[in-house]
This record gives sequence, C-alpha cells and structure tokens, in this order.
Amino acid sequence: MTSSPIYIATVSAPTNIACIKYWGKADAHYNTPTNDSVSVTLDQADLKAVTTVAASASFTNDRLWLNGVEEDVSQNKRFRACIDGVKALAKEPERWKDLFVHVSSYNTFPTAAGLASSAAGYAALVAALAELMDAQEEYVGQLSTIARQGSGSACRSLYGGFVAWKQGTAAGNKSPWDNSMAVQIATEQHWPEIRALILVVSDAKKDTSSTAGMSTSVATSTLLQHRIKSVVPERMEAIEKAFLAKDFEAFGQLTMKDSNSFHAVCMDTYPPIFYMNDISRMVVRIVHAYNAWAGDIRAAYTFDAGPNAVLYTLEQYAVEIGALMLHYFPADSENYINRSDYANEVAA
Ligand code: 2P0
Repeated sequence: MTSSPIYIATVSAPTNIACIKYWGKADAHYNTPTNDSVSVTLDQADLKAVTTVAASASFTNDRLWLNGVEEDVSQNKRFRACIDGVKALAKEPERWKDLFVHVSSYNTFPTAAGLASSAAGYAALVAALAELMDAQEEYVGQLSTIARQGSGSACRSLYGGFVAWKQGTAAGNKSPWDNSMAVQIATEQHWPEIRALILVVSDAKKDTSSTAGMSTSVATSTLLQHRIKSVVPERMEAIEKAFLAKDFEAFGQLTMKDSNSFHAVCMDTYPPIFYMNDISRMVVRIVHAYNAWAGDIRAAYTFDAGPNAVLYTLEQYAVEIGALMLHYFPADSENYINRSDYANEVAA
C-alpha cells in the first residue's frame, strides 16, 4: 500500500494594534470596513500566532486545532474563504485544489481578550497557506484581501511597521472590494525606537465579539456616522504624517483621541458596549498625569475591544513607564478595583 505524502508549512504572524480604529462593516459579506484604519505591527518576540498547515490526499476534510483544541469549521465561512482564496492563487492550482488541509495554530497571548488574536491568527493562516502552495499575488496586497475575509484587522498583520487598511470600494478594481487591502506606510526599520507596552488587565474572553458589536454600532450609533465622515479621514492623514516624521507627540495624541472616539461610539451604541473597565480608566488617568508631569507626550494608551491597555512610547521612556505601571499595579495585588485612590493620587 502506498501512502499519500503530507505537505507542511509553518509560519508565524504577529498581532497589530490599531492607532486609528476599524469599527463598523460596510459590507458584511466581503468583510469590508466603514472607514480606513492604521496600526503598528508588533515584532514577533511575544504576541504572535504560530500556524502549521498540512495538505494531503489522505485527508478527508478540512480541520482546525486552536491552541490544541479542535474547532468545528464545517460551517466557518471565514476559514473557508481563506483556504479557497489562497488555493485560487497557488502557482499550480491543479495540484492543491482537491486536497484538504489540516491547520494547527496557537497564540502566545490571551485569545479573544481584545489583543487582536484573530488578526495574528488569520494572517498566519493565510501566510502559511501561501507558503505551502507557493501563492502568486496578481497585484501587491492581494493576499491581504484574503486575510481580511478571515478577520478584518488580519490584513494589517501581513506587513510589518506602520500599516493602513484602505477601505476600498464596492466596485473594486476588477471585482467587488478587491482594493480593500493593507498598504504598508512605513517599514519596521523606519522608527525602531517605538515601543508597545501591553498591560493585561484581564485575560477573560470578551462578552461582546467585535463582529456583533460593530453590527449593533452601525445599526444604532449616530456618533459612528460622524466618526466615519468627519473624524477618521483627517486623522488618517495626520497620523501617517506624524509617523513618517517620527513625531511622537502628534502620533500619541492622535492615537489616544482615536481610542477615546472608538470607545465613545461603543457607549453611543444601543444597548451600550463596555470594553474598558475601571482599571482601564485608571490607566488613562495615570498616562495623562504622567504626560502632564513630563510636560510632553511620552506615553499614549490605546484600547481595543477589551479592557487591556497598550501603551505606545519610545525606547528611552519604556522602563520608566513600566516601573510607573508596576508601582500602581504591583504584580502581587489581587483587587485593583478597590484601589482607584491610586488614580486620584496620581492625578492630584
Ligand atoms: C482594530 N478592532 O482596528 C479594531 C479596534 C477592535 C477595535 O479590528 O469582524 O476582529 O473579524 O473583521 O478584525 C477587531 O475586529 O473583526 C478590530 P472582524 P476584527 O484593530
């Protein structure tokens, strides 16, 4: 008896943390956004997804294991879109088209706690399939349009540095939304001094998924419409300029304002969505107090769809800010919720 060969590729992809946030879908079927967004891709040291894909004629269906536990993907359209999308770009499509794939992926950080685990996960899935099947892009950014169908923010994790996700257009260039893709604004070498400090406030799974939250926001929030039309376009332009000029003050201010704008939209959603908690708000107050003390913007917070904080800063302040956070949130303390006096103290 001859056994079928198993073809394997392993790729890791980092997470990204948005400075100007994606919140709202223009077209749920194509998974396209109501506005442009832009993020910093973290380096691969800590927060990443590591994904192995295997394909073989001996497999009888597509399967996925996440952190060692098998997920039922038989009805998962996002997973399907990524596999079919990459297969269509394979250098030798005939070789892969009838093979099933087995995917094993693990995250080095809390899953679904607002640390963009789906971004790293779907970026790694698409990159691993592309590696396995030697996918050939017909235009630069095409693979990111496939990752986008897995999870919107995943498209930005296919590039390092500072990466925008351009909304694109319903008509697209050749097919609907084929221009809703990631564009690298600056490489990871451009601003090597920039640092991201991750404050894990909670590693619990969030109770409102991004997809569900966005859908309710689009349906109910008038503030979201204002944000899309009048806030984001100017901010995108300004933050790209700030990043390219390595102007941390402007970059930091825009990042904090946009995080606040996104969470204001969550509050304006009906019923409201609360991703930040009391600890998150203490972090906001501490950062503002610290910047006021420094007379400069040295740290900028941003919060995604969860309570965890990401603080952007520069290398020269990273240790100081880490120490400041450990002072207010010592590692052995159990209940910070009762310690809001700390934030009052620092703000005084
Ligand atoms: C972002 N977030 O730009 C924003 C900021 C959360 C807040 O992208 O439905 O997991 O899979 O396209 O990409 C989270 O949304 O949503 C997200 P789907 P995704 O990073």
